[in-house]
Amino acid sequence: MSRNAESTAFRSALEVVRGVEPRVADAIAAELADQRESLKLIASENYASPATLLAMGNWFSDKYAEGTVGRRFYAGCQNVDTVEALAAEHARELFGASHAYVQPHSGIDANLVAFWAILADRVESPALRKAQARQVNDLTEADWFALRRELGNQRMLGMSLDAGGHLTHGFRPNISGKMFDQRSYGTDPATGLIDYDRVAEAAREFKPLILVAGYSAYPRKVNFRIMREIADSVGATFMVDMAHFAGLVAGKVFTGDFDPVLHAHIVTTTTHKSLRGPRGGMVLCGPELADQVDRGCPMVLGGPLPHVMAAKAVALAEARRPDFADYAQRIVDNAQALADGLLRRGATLVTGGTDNHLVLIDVSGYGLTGRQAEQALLDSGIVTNRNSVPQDPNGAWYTSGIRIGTPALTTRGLGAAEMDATAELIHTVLSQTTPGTGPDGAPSKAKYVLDPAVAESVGKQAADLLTPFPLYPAVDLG
Ligand code: DSN
Repeated sequence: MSRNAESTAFRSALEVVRGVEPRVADAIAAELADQRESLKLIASENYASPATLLAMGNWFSDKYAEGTVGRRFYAGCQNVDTVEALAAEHARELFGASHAYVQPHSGIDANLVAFWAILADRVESPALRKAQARQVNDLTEADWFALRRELGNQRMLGMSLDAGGHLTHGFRPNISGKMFDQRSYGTDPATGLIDYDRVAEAAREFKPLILVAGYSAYPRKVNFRIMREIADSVGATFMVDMAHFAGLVAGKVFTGDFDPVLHAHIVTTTTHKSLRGPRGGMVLCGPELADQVDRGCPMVLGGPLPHVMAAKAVALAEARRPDFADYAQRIVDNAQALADGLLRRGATLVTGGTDNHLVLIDVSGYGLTGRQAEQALLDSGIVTNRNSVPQDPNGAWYTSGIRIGTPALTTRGLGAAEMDATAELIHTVLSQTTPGTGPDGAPSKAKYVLDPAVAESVGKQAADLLTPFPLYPAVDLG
């Protein structure tokens, strides 16, 4: 697509929206302006290509397509079949998977599909067999009770939330924590790294049905070969949630022992983080689980989103191009440059650095909570998110950490020199922010004091840093 065509497409779309509800058109335009001006360091965000974004804005959104390719519960799905099959084919080729299911609307949905598939595959339940033989109407009340008894309370072992695991890996505020009898493995308190011997010990004691690996705030590689050996030793199904680092797998930065698709029985992901696609999810697996995975809709998912599957097909095609590998490597190079810059200025990093796309700063070294640090950075034009650190004394709301990641800024083209400048800006803000007090004068975990002149100066420097790297450069909304 020529740059002119991109600009015309987005301008025309906004003009049409403005004709109906101008406030929505204004908000869309304002979002672009905000994203252009801020230093986006949220580790789970990115900027999808114009082709990916444009593939979502059309009449595919009008179509119902429950079922799978060639086997739908609605008529007239031939074009949805085309895009769903293309997205699945690109996913299989990109990741070397034998099966890909591209319908999940999000990472949580992809994990629910995987949990269901594993339960249905692994747990002996006559009531479930009946239900799957499509004899739901024949199920008695007693059958339903049996189904709940037989499938409920199975065991899951996943990484603990404060060590960097994800809510959907069995934590109480999420349905996974209610469905499963969950136990977690943490990280070594001295190094912050996964201790595989401890994971093996926990697996031996707990004998989980599912061993989950994957994270949203662990700044290191995971050895999936070892994790698979642990799963095999206790007869567990090995599931990897690669939502955060799918782009690094796609770009062949994570290979061999570090490629989850080579080692796991089932892999889930989102498509919008380092993979740089539309907001959505996906499941990859071998032939044993494929049939159960394909029952995701309507078992745990609402109707598929054909417009998003079209965009997934576009983004996955982009990720198969040779330049995506270069992008993936630059994400990690940038994260390491950022980590080095912070360390040199005296910051404390969980695990002492990174070998993926993210860095976790322990801001207690600056005398701040994560919440204070997050807000002070935001005042200064730097968008991050607060995050627990291992054994966090401030809990999951205030936290003691700031998680930063490089997929988005790498897409804009920033490199090592800009990462060092970014480290300087972050350090300036954090070292000049002090904890505030509540109305009663008591120390507050939320309030903070930062000289507005410092915030303004850093915000200006952040904007200047971005000027040579325009976001969606072809898009001029006038
Ligand atoms: N919300 C995502 C993240 O920020 O890591 C994970 O679900």
